[in-house]
Amino acid sequence: MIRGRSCWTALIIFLLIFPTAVMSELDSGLSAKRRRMSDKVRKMFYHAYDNYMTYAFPHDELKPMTKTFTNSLSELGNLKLENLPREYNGTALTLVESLSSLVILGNNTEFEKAVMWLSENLTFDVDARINLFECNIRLLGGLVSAHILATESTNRFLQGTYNNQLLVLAQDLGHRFLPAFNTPTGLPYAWINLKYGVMENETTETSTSGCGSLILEMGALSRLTGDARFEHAALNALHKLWGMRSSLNLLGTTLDVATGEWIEYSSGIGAGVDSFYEYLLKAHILFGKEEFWRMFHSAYLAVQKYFRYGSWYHEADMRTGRATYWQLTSLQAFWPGVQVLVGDVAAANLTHREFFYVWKKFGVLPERYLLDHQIVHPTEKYYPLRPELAESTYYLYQATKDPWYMEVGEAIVNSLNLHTKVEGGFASIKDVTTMQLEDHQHSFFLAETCKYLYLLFDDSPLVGRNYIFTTEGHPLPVLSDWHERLPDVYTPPNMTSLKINTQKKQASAMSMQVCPANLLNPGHGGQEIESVCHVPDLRDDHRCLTDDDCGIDSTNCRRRSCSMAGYCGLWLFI
Ligand code: DMJ
Repeated sequence: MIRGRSCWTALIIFLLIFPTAVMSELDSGLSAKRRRMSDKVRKMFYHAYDNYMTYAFPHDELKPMTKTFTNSLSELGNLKLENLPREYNGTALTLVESLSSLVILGNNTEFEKAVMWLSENLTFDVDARINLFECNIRLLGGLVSAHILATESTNRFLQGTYNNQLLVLAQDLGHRFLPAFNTPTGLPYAWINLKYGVMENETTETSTSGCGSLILEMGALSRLTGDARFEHAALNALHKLWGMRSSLNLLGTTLDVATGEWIEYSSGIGAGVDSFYEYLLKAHILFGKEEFWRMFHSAYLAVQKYFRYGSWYHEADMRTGRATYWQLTSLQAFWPGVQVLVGDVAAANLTHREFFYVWKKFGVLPERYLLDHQIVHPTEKYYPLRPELAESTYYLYQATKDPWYMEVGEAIVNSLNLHTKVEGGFASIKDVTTMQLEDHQHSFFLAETCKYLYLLFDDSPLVGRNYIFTTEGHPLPVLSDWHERLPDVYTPPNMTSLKINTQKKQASAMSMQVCPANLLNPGHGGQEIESVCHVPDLRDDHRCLTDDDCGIDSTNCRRRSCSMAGYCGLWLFI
């Protein structure tokens, strides 16, 4: 009898404890995985970085197979890359691109060393023909972002060694950009010479992303320096470009900056256009202007209407909306990240899954895949260590906290180590069907690929921060001072307060857009968000049946709506 009772008691105790025990085991398993994976990514970053510093610095990028360098950003005068004079030292591009990653990895010593070296040695007074878009997102963005990081109160630079040297460099670079905008349309040339401005007989052809994704970096530069010319030039170009849209609200891919005529009418969300869409939304987040939201809104609706086919995106003719090319491109994989920012997590998840399926099929993403023939494009079989799938995976994990995305991240990390790691760094893949390598470690591998993979497994560097990432993965702070749209009384503070139990904690307003589930999840003990305008969604998991279930976004005070898939967000009605 006694034995029987104790059996029952044991069973009841077991049943009560079991789910908690299983849950806590799962939790500790996940934490262990997170630690293991973030360590692995940290090692990847330093393998790439140390080899760059040893064999390529201060040139632009590393050739990891031959352990030498390439000055890939510049073409000196009219010379071809391979004929560059030996004495040209490049722009230390990979170092500039690594700055914000070093801060995220907590390596302040190396960050400080890098900043001091750049302050003393970097010059843009060189006879080099550079691509405006690449130079803007990589160099200008890298410098502006690192300047902000260097001046943040948590950084010991404040104690005296840093006197805005990176901002001075950025301003100098910005000035060298300005002649590019001196065209009959205000649309900038794609190429300029850093020393002499626009070269004779320079091509007038550029791309939509080339002249439509300058506003974050040039706008931030203007806000930081008080010189409005940078933002004005970028904004003027964006207005002109937007004015060239068709009646369907579609844009082409290439255009002529002298005539303002389209050259290529077919476009999609990938190469030549991608960051244009990204910057409309991010410019709204960073500067709070209504007009960016309106442009993004119309552009986004047009993309969903004319390019989307199920979870895939094809290209279409901007004049008719008729499908042109049924191709998946590696660059398109950034799109789910943008969808997370507007709140349609379910749609983002669907598209992301398709990209991951293709990744698994090849081990990495081919640059171009012909959807109608189910084959890799014959001349675009490469994978140059691009970050876009890792980037979307990071956003989706932030929004959902679904551990499945960590598995995706782990698969990406393992593939990169298996297929692209060589003794001298990480090499690109020339042909995904044979995994033949190419001798090039692009700087975005350090600025983006490693950064997003690291943040996927360890987002602690972002807690209490209020950043958005540029298209090159450089963080910029969302500041109320930079927000123009809302009257002062509605402008939320830079940092939103979170009440966790009785303690007040600062939280990132941006991460509330990126990861609402993270901050509102009930597991943290029923915290309340305090901001001037914020109204939480009715349900903690942000699911909804109608708009009434959704609250008001804390960052921009917009009313959130219920997407077709039943998620609250800054969602647009189609
Ligand atoms: C990066 O330089 C930027 O993300 C850009 O917008 C396009 N993609 C490359 C890396 O793939």
